[in-house]
Amino acid sequence: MDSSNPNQKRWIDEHHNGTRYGLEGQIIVTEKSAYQEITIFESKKHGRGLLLDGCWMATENHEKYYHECLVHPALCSSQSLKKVLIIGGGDGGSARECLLHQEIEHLDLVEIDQRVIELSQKYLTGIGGKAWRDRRLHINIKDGTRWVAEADNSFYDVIIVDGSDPKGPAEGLFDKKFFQNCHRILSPGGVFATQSESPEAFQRIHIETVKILRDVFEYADPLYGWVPIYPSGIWSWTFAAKDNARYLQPITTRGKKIEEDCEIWSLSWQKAAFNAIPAFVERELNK
Ligand code: SPD
Repeated sequence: MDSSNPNQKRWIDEHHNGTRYGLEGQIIVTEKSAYQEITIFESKKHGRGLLLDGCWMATENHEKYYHECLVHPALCSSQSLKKVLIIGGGDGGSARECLLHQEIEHLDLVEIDQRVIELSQKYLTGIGGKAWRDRRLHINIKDGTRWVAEADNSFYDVIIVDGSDPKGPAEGLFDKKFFQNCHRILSPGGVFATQSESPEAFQRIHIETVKILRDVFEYADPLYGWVPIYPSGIWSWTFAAKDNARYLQPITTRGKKIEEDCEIWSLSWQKAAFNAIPAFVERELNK
């Protein structure tokens, strides 16, 4: 990220593999926390945005493309929704989408970096919204890998991993050991979901992540959508379960209630998105 002249109207870009993904606007705040560089940006056309270590995490206008597609396929298909866990997700977008589901009784959000939450609560109110005031939300400032290592067997009905790319603080969220602990603490009729990077811009990581999840879980499948400001635009989320591929068969009554609040996700979108696997990825996964 090029971050000189912070108060000037300028372009801010994520640089990835010889390509820039950028927006025009102005930096509101940039600081180094104990874990990473956090930047909040006011863009000219797409609302406010959050970057961690120079990589786009969310913009107010694009975040629904990401959060709705990570959260609802899992929450619309788990047998029970009483206890839900989000690892990461410090901007509040995943929590907001989860809390649309009234069946949730307890939502643990485990974020390693308290400053991401504090700055998001202050500057990105359009993302977390009223989730921050919902009594079902319990914020835990802790390393997600430790949290899952210490949680009880079969404790959570749904586990959502909303981390950044696998470098810096989120690196451990792509490890086999981490996924094994997620498998152990997931209830038998539950669903696991993680962002699994771009099949284009992060091809190797994407394929490896799906392969590891297929190794650890009885069932695991990627779903494909798009997040306009992320490298290459095309993005993926991978869902996993123990008893059957239940994320492929969402509960229609539950889904219908949520559809009204969504701009991207719908039951029919989800069906198509699981089938939108690029042919080369399918070939790689079948090797
Ligand atoms: N390359 C960006 C990947 C970021 C995924 N997580 C975004 C966090 C939004 N809550």
